[in-house]
Amino acid sequence: MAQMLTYKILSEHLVEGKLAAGQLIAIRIDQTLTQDATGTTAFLLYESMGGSRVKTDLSVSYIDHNMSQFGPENHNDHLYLQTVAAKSGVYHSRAGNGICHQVHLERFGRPGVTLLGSDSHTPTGGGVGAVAIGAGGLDVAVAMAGGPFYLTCPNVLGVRLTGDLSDWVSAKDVILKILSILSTKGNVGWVVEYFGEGVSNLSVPQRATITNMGAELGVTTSIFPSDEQTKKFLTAQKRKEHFRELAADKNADYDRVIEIDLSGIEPLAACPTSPGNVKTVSEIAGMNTRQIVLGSCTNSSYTDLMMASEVLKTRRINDMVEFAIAPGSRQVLNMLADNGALSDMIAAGARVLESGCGPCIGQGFSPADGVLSLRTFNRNFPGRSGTKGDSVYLVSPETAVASALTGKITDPRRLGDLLGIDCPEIEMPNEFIIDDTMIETPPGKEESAKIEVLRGSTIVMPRMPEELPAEFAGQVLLKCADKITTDHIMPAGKFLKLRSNVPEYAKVVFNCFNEKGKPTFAQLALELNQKGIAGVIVAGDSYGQGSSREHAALCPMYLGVRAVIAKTIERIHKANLINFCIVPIEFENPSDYEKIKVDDKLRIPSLLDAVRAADTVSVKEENGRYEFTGRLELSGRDRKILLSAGLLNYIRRKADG
Ligand code: MIC
Ligand code: SF4
Repeated sequence: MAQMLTYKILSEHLVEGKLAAGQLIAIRIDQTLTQDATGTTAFLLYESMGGSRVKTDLSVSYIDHNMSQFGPENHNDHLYLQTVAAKSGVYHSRAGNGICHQVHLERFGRPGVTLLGSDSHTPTGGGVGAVAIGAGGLDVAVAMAGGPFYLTCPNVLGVRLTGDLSDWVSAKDVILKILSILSTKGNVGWVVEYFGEGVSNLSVPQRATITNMGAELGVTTSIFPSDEQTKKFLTAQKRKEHFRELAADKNADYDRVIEIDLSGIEPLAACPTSPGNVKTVSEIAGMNTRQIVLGSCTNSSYTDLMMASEVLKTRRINDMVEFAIAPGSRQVLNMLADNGALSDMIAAGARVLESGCGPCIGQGFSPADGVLSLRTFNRNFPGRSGTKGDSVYLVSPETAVASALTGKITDPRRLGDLLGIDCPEIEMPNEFIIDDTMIETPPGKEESAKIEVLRGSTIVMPRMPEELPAEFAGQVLLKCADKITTDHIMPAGKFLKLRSNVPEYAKVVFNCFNEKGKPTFAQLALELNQKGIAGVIVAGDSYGQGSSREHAALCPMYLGVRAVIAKTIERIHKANLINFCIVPIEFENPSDYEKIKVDDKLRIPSLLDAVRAADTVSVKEENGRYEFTGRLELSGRDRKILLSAGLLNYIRRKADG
C-alpha cells in the first residue's frame, strides 16, 4: 500500500501496537531534547528512576528559557542541568547558545529519526523530515531511560503545496493561513504532512517555521519530506552524512487532503488573543504600534534576520517604536556579526536581545499598558507577554520590519510604494559558521561517574501523587471557559524561575483568575485538601492548549486536584494529567457543562471501577441537583498509570515485577 511519510518513520520505530489510526502504539525514541524550564523536573524524575546513562542515540539538554537570573534560581538550574547532563551522558547546550529548537535543527536534527522533546514546539524538527513530538518532562525522562513513547496512532492530514511564495510573503504566512483553515481546536490526534511540488520551493528554515507553529493547531506533529533542500541545509551545516532522502509514496492515502497554493497567500497576522485569530495584514494595517520583536523559535533563523537587516540597512526605525531582535542561536548571531548585518540593524536602532526565548515567554520586554505589540512569535495568549490585558499580534519578519519603519501595522508589500524598498532576495548560505564550543559533549562512563551533581537550595524533588480514592468526593474549585491554555494554569513570565520548586510554584496556579482581597486558587485548594476533599476543575473545549509544561498538572496535583472535567482536553496536557494521576473526564453531553457551578460538591461513587474498565463514569452533585455522564477516553496503559498513582509509580511497580 502506498505509505505516508509519517507512517514510514513510525513503522521503522514501532515497538508495540498496530499502525492504525486511533490505536495505541509505542515507538522507539532516537533523540530527546529538554530545555531548562521543563528540564529540571524531567532530570529530577529521571534521577529518581535510577538515573544511569541515557539509552537514546542522542539526548541534549538546552538552557534557553530562564536566563534573566533575578535571584539564584536560574543559575542554580543551569548548574544542576550542566552537571546532571554530564553525569547522564547527555549533551549540554549552554545559556547563550540559542533556543533549543533552532539549535537542534542546526546541529542535530536529521531525517527519519524520532525526536521527543519536553517542549511543545519540538515539531520544528519536522522541517528536516524527523518525526518530532512534544511531551511532558516525565515522558521524556522515560525515553531517556530507554522506554518507548506511547501515543495514539495519528490520522494524517496531507497538505498539498503548489506554487511559490510571492515577494514579501513568507513561511509564517503559510502556517497562519493553515491556522485560519484548521483553527487551534479539534485537531488532536492528527499529524500534518506536507507534500506536492510547492514543497521544493521552501528551504529548511522556512519549513521549520511551518512545522514549529503547527503546534498551535494542537496536532501531534507536522513533517516535510527530506529532499534536495534538506541535503543543502545539512551540507551547509557540515552534516551531509545525516542526509537521507524521504518522502511519502506517490498516491499515499491521506485521511484528508487540503491544497494550499503558495502564490495565493498574502501577509497575515494572528490577532489577540489566539494564534488562530487570523486576519490579513491589509485588513488591520494602519494601527499604531509601539513595540516590535523579531525572534523566538518560529522566526529567528539566519534568513529571517538577514531579510530584516537588508530592509533596515541605512534606514532608521520609527521613533515611536522599540524594536528588538533575538537571534535564535549563537550560530545566527555569529553569522550576522561576521557579515555586518548586525551592525546594520544596530545602526537602524534595533535593540539586541540574548539568543534565547526571552520575551516569547515573558522574560522581559513586556509591552506598556494599552500598547499594540507586534511579534514574530507563535503564541499571543492573554498576558503571556508579562502585561495584563496585552494586545499582541503575531506576524512574519517581513511585516514586523515594515511596521518597525512606519510605526504602524504595515503590509510589507507596500514598502515599495511607501519607502521605495524592493523585496530583498535572501539565500541560505552554502556554509554556516560551525562552532559547537557552547555544546558540551558528555564525558565517558568512568569520568561521568565521578561528577558531582550540583543542587542549589531552590531545586526540590517534586512530591508524587497519592492513590486515587475508591469513593471520589470532590468540590469544584474553578469553572473556566474554552481554550484555557497552560499559560492560564501555570503562568510563566516572572514566575518561570519557580519551575524547580513545586511547593513555591504551586502558589500561583491559575493566578490570572485570582482576585485581590480574595483567597487564591491555591489557598482554596489546599484548604479543601486538608479536609480530605479532592479539587475539581471544570472547563470547556480544548483545555490545556499550548505548552508541554507538566507543571500545569504537577502543581494542581500538589494542591489536591484529582479530576478535570472538560468538554475536550488537549493531547500533551491530557497525558500530563494522567502521568500525575489527575483523572481527565470529558463530558459525554457538552451541555452538562452548563449545570455545574463553582463550589458544587461532586461524588463519583465508582471512580476506581470506572478507571479500571469503563468508558464512562457517572458524576453526581451531592444534593442530587444533577447527575451526568463523563467519558473516560483512556488506553489500557493510561488506566494502569492512574491506578498506580501516576507514571513514576507505575514504572517502579513494573520494574519490581
Ligand atoms: C512555551 O512556548 O510555552 C514554552 C515555554 O516553551 C513551553 C514549555 C514550558 O512551559 O517550559 C512549551 O511550549 O512547551
Ligand atoms: Fe521558547 Fe517561545 Fe519557542 Fe517556547 S515558543 S520554546 S518560549 S521561543
